[in-house]
Amino acid sequence: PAQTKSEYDLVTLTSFLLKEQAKGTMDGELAIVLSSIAVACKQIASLVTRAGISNLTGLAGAANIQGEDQKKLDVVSNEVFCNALRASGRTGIIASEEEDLPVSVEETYSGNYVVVFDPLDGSSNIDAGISTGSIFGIYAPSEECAIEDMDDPEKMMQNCVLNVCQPGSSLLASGYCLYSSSTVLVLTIGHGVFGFTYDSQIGEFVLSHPDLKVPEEGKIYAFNEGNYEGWETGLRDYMDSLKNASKWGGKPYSARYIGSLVGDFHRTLLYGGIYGYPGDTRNPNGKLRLLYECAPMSMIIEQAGGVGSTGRGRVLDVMPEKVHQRVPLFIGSKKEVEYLESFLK
Ligand code: AHM
Ligand code: MG
Repeated sequence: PAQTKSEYDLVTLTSFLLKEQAKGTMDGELAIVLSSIAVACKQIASLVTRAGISNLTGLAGAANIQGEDQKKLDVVSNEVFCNALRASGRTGIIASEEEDLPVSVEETYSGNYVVVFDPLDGSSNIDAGISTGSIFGIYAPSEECAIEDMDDPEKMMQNCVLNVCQPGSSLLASGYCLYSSSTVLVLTIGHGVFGFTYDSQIGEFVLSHPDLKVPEEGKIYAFNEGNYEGWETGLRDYMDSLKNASKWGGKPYSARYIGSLVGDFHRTLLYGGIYGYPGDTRNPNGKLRLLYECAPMSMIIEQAGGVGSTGRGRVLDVMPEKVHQRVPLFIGSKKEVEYLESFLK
């Protein structure tokens, strides 16, 4: 008889990583980095949940009793991420949205992975209790990490920038953690997309979304339409067409926009549709950063059967020239992104 799955028969993130390692889809070193990231995400989830309370206790202003600056949650989250990666001992270089330049990690003893991340994306939502998230990508080092060149800071910095500036197509793994009504870690190591929901009762991420696929189409769009006037004509025509009910059998597309990439992306992955952050007259490349926002999300969407585009090409093919480089992003269901691209030709 077919076995029914018992609620006690859980696949945790740890057992998932061990299984993937045994299958040979990933080495043990990468599994260690991913476990460390998961620990950072648990910590940040807890910080985000208690943000309001911590703010209340810190109401004295900009400095606490020891005279230290009162840290904003995104700075604290950056520290949490950096510390977790250092502690993994497998990371050679880290690049964060919160740091001007990539830094090399002294304590590494193997692996030398290059990790790019946005520790707390959408943090402007925090005070209103709305979803936020962490985004990360992992590369193999493209050059030898010049740990031995520590004496020459200039050389070391160049080496770090070189290592970090790799196209998204070279990513070994990508993921994000959504901090919302539940905490969900979504991960790809290049063999499909897997979602793990945090179970606070056992303190573990539990596999809840095996082999996620984005619907091929979906009539939801997520753009900041406040920027409409600054968009190119093709894009404005596209937006108008989504609202043209008669074109879509009487019901136009639905608008949804949280203003939190991880939340907007997660919904798009599960329900289908399109998320877009285009360039406009003020910001020709939009707002989102290639390395730690657009590339990791594009790897995930491709692994889920969708498309990540700059409107004129594949995001994963863009070769970064700068660490904090921005690119326009259109991401989601295959048919929806292709329909958008047809307006920008
Ligand atoms: P951040 O990295 O400073 O948090 O900014 C990124 C966020 C994304 O999460 C979100 O999609 C976008 O900014 C929203 O921008 P806007 O407020 O311009 O719509
Ligand atoms: Mg961000």
